[in-house]
Amino acid sequence: MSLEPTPADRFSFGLWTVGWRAADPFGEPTRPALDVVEAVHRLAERGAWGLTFHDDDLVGFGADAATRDRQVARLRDACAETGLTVPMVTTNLFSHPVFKDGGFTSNDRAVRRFALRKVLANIELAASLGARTFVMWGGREGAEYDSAKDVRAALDRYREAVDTCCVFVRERGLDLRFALEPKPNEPRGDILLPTVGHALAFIAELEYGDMVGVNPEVGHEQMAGLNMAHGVAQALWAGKLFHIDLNGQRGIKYDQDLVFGHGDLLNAFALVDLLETAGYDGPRHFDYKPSRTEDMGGVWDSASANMRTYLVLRERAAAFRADPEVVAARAAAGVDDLATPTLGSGETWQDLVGDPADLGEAAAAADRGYGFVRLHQLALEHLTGAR
Ligand SMILES: [Mn+2]
Repeated sequence: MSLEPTPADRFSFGLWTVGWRAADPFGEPTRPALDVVEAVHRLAERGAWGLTFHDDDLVGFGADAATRDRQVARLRDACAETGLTVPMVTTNLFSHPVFKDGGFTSNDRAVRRFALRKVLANIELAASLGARTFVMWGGREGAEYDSAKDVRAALDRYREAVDTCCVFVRERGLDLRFALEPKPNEPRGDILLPTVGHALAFIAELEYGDMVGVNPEVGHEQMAGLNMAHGVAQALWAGKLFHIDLNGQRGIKYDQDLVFGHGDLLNAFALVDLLETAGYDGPRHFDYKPSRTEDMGGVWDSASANMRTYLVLRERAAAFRADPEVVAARAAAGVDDLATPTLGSGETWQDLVGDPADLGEAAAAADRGYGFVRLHQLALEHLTGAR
């Protein structure tokens, strides 16, 4: 397996990632602005497949129609020259001061109506560029104070907004699906739809839930102390993994947006193994921030690092699966036995009722060692190249 990225790997990057100027709450930008045309060329020559953006990344908030058209045309031309695609577009409903209390769920109805107007215009742009996925990250949808937000009403308004967007896509005949991106906090003290599980439960309440899935982000789940691979597995199980944001995070702290694998490497290994064996064929999208310490050379090195890490983990995960010792250890651990239904064919609960003091065939399980630690050590040794 090659460790050189190619478009067939479907690696994509947000324009806001490599274009981040590294201003943080304590410091000024440390890097110059990055033009979209240069971003397209630099990413394409490194083997990336797609560029994604928020509306305001590309054209700036409040730009007039002529400026918008010019910027979109420059992006189209750069994509045509390089073969880069625009697989996903998303909307900035968090930077402008009007969004201080949210977009879709602001207590101010005029803001909610403006937010929808901004999103509907951006959906049309996304579809016109060939994007198939429209991500919704509601970073300002939330609160700092429990007394300030009626959460049930906010969820009503959130549902109203997403349903309205779905109707718009249907009535315009666009080929676009929505992916909700959970995050527990930052910038709001508590954000609505904080985890993959909350988002999946919300989608079940939508009118056109078949058009809506999730966009889990490694760091966002890990900020909540959750297991990203487990969250993604449940999204896959529900048929809802429409998109994924890969990056790195070290534990429960501020959103670090490190390079993929530069946080919990073992969980990144499990995640790549899952994506590659579960039939996920969507974008491998990197939503990271090149650290503030890096110059532009470091920015492009970090972009390549994301892709190379994914490819290394893909190669290591395949080697792990193919190792006869791993096959034996998985069998001893019963990993594949879990796929066998608990009830036999034709059986019902009537075949199970009986004396609860009678362990039956389960008696031996009390003395069984599963060998999970040995299996995990084999994973670690493949991951580190020791095997
Ligand atoms: Mn993200």
